Amino acid sequence: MNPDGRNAVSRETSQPREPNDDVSRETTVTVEIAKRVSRGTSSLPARRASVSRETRETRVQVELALDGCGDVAAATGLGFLDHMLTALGRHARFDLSLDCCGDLAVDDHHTVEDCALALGEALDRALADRSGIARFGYAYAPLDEALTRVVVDFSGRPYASVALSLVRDSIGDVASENLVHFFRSLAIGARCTLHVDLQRGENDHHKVESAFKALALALAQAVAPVGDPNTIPSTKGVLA
Ligand SMILES: [Mn+2]
Repeated sequence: MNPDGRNAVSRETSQPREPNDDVSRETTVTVEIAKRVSRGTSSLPARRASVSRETRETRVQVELALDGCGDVAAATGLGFLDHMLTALGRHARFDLSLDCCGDLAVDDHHTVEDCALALGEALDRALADRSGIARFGYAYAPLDEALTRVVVDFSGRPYASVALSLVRDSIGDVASENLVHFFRSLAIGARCTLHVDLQRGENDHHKVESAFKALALALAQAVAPVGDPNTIPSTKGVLA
């Protein structure tokens, strides 16, 4: 029984009524709520996607569910990338499984790039024609002294502007330039516009982690099914 239901019953307690009114009213309200809950969940399409991407450089397998619980299993061979993907899925409340076997004997570039492309493609596929989504999302996320703003638009137009002011050559086992490249590759795969701007920060690990957390929050907003499920949120009528 929700609070409205309880109030509806309690407001009428001074009115004369048959002894069984409370029971029948509560039963009716409960059934109505059950119908609403049932309609709400069953009307949502299954917003999930599987992507396999295989080249001579990498093999990537992604399973993504947008309406998840934040369960993430990331195994890319790069510890820092796994750490960032886990933060991304957890804070966006996506269920995400991402495995990659890449040519790390060369360096980390192909692995980072292809994981981002495959994850982006999974986002694109899970959103189908993008009808009913919020489309835009923006968020700030701090990590101690570091603060990053991310703005995303599932416009269909791949574009990324990334300003993180990283000073170290690498963070863990990932080159700093490839972390910047991750956001660009994600935008290409997801066909979205992405702006990632560090507001302030000193520690490079903190800067990047705050960026991934802000990305997670912005993505969660942008993919939220807030609109008419039959309407594509574009004046053009298409987000292609
Ligand atoms: Mn960390």
